[in-house]
Amino acid sequence: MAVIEATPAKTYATYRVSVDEYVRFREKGYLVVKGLVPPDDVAEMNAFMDDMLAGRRAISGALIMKDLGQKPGSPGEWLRAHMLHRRSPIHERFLLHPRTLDVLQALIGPDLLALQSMLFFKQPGQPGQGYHQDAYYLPTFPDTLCGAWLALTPATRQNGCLYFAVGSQNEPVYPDPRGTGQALSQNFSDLGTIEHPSATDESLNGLSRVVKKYAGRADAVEAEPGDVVFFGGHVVHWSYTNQADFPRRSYVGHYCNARSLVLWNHGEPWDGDSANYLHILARGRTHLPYAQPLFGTPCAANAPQAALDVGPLQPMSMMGLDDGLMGASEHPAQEPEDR
Ligand SMILES: O=C(O)CCC(=O)C(=O)O
Repeated sequence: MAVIEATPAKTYATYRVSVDEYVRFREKGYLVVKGLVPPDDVAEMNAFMDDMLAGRRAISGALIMKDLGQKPGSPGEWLRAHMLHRRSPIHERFLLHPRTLDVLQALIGPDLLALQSMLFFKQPGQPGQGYHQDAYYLPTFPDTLCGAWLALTPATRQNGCLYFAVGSQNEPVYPDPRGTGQALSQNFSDLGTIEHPSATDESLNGLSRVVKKYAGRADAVEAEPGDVVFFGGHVVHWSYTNQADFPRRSYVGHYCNARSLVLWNHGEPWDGDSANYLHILARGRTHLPYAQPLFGTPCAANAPQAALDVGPLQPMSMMGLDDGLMGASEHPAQEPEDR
């Protein structure tokens, strides 16, 4: 059972997304919002990571990896930790960071479900992650996945920043021959299958053929601490080995529209038709089940007012107007049937 510490209440100025940012997210497949998370918050997470690495803080049951699927021997080998928001208050708080949710609400909301978190230590010499599409791993129906990648240190070409194949956000999700990813991409004549997504060896990684289509359109996204990079579930992205003598730290959350069905629980089983009841309602409302935050971070799941803030859901009808044009009119109230 997790030890529950009080979550300090903090307020933030709401971030409002511009139309230009909204369009850029779709045109490029990603959007960088500079300085979205305040320096104090970034410093708090970095201090926490320093404490973890020095053994001054431990998170019981934390799943920490050395490389894809490998167990580290010592903190010096820690590459990334998964799903800490289910084990530690600060990681829950950052997954539900109001400024990050403000942006997501405009991009994929208004109703948001928070699904996944990853904390990257990416220390000098540690590998990147090869070409991949996030929705292959984390399918949602309808398909509304979006990542939010918070830079905790400078992210540069040298220490392994993110890269995006601009244009690949319009590609379908490529399934493997065993069927992973297939549910999202059905009824294609020429999609084929791919092997070894995320492999850093480009000759093995089946998405190399997709990246080749966008040759010359790979954007290296360098970032400063506090910048957040948003990207959808289809855009092919990757990173390289950290060749600097300083770490490239980041905290990544994955989210979907809370009205999408989620068939994912980080490899753990779930009961019933979907895993939605295990994921936190961050903003808005949903007809689907959802989880409460374990450490009490304020969000739509535990603050009904936040859920209502997205406004009333007024049913509208598309009607022919008197001037002959089509218009949206309030849906007429249901009359009792004539007898
Ligand atoms: O931070 C990285 O190097 C990779 C992150 C990534 O690919 C993801 O969050 O989907």
